[in-house]
Amino acid sequence: MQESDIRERVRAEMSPERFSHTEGVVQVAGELAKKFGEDEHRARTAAWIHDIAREWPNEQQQQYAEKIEIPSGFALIPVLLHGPIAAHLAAEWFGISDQEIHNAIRYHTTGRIGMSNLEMIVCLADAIEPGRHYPGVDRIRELAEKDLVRALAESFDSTISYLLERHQPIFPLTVMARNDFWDQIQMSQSREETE
Ligand code: DGI
Ligand code: FE
Ligand code: FE
Repeated sequence: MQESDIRERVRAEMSPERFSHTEGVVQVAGELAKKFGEDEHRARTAAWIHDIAREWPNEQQQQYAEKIEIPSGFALIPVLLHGPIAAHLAAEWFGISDQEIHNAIRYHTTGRIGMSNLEMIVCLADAIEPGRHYPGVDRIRELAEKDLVRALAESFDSTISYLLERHQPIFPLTVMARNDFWDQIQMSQSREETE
């Protein structure tokens, strides 16, 4: 299936605002893929699809989620369901069987331990596309110029702070992903020091 077919199907599932967010994510995901030596087409494909179910009514998301495999605990926080649903739709609607694309879509909201570069690229592009405005976003954009892990570590800290401030539930996987990024940063720093 052509990228333009996916784009038009995605457009039909969401508001113009969400669609322009998606276009931003596609653009940035493509750029990051190029910079960090990943496949641009796979990054853009995952980005097109990542929020395809984001505006479905809760009821529809819950119903769809009952029919597919959802990672443990996701169902406790309804806003997390749209990733796994979209990963499933990638196969069902677009015939995409690439597991890395599925995972980049499935975990774009929560992250997880041991994310691949493609997963990190989609997750980061979602956080820094040009339509995003929140405190610290410019610093994360700068970090994204040279260090995926560092940019994501800061991005997850920002998401977690945001949720804490609003007394929202924080999904354990989000915290574990955040810890994993900072762990990787510390390890590479101590490696540099012993060299
Ligand atoms: O779908 P988007 O709005 O483009 O962005 P997203 O999929 O990264 O995040 C969707 C929402 O989920 C956003 O408002 C932040 C929120 N979120 C992310 N991680 C968690 C979370 N909400 C809760 N309650 N817990 C989390 O761990
Ligand atoms: Fe999302
Ligand atoms: Fe998004």
